[in-house]
Amino acid sequence: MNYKIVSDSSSNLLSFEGVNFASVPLKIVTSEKEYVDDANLDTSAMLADLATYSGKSGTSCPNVGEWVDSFGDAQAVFGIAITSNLSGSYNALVQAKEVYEEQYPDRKVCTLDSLSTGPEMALVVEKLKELIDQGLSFEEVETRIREYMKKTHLMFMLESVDNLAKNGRVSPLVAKAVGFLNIRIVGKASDVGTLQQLHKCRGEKKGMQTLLEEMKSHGFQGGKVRIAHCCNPICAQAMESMIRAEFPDIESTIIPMTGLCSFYAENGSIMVGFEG
Ligand code: X90
Repeated sequence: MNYKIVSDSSSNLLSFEGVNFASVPLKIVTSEKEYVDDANLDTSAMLADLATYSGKSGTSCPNVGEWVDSFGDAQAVFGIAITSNLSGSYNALVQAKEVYEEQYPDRKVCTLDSLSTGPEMALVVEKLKELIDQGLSFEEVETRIREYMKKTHLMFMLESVDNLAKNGRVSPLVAKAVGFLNIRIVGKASDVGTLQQLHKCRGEKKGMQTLLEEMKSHGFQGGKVRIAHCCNPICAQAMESMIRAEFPDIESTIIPMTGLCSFYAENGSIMVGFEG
């Protein structure tokens, strides 16, 4: 069977080695310009543009046709999207499955609502590749990946929630909590795929320590860790070292955020995907 994995660009994975993979871009939109979150996007340049732009900015998710196109001619597709609670991406993916399976009755698509984003999605994509490589049937891969997704988590540390608030993706209560000098929000993707604030911390170091404490209370005992950052590799490395100091056997990578996550998580932020 010819397998393909497709993810929307909120996973920050522009490509993925060793498996047939496609990233389906979301877009960042202002009244002047549209930034497509693909390999051609210069994320730092986009952020610099936006920092001097005072008009409205927002985002748009892939449409049904874009998802269908990403399937190519694969017989078996695993599609994963950013949480359906914050974006229409998953809904479009589900409709794309219907279109594709109706057009090609011998092909099938498994649709996964990540209820999360970023590095947690990256973990799922990696696990999908592993399961496919094991030669499992489509149905078996689907069962196993849904099991796996129950034990992965996403935590984050943000300096600003301006863009999330302006686009109605975070409650006004959370929005009010930040904006003060040096305050970081530490939170998680909730069980229903919303942004849940857990702590307000003073300073980056305190934020990282709190994030690690939260990882542990969510069952982290070592294993795989994926750290995404927005223009803050130093913080990502410091976070990694802090985790490794307590769990020397972690298998960890650092991933720069691409357009969509950078727009919402904003400068300085990190997101950590891990196995619980
Ligand atoms: O459809 C669209 O236009 C995309 C909307 C996406 C809105 C949310 C993006 C969140 C990006 C921010 C920190 C982590 C939040 C985790 C919540 C599950 C990253």
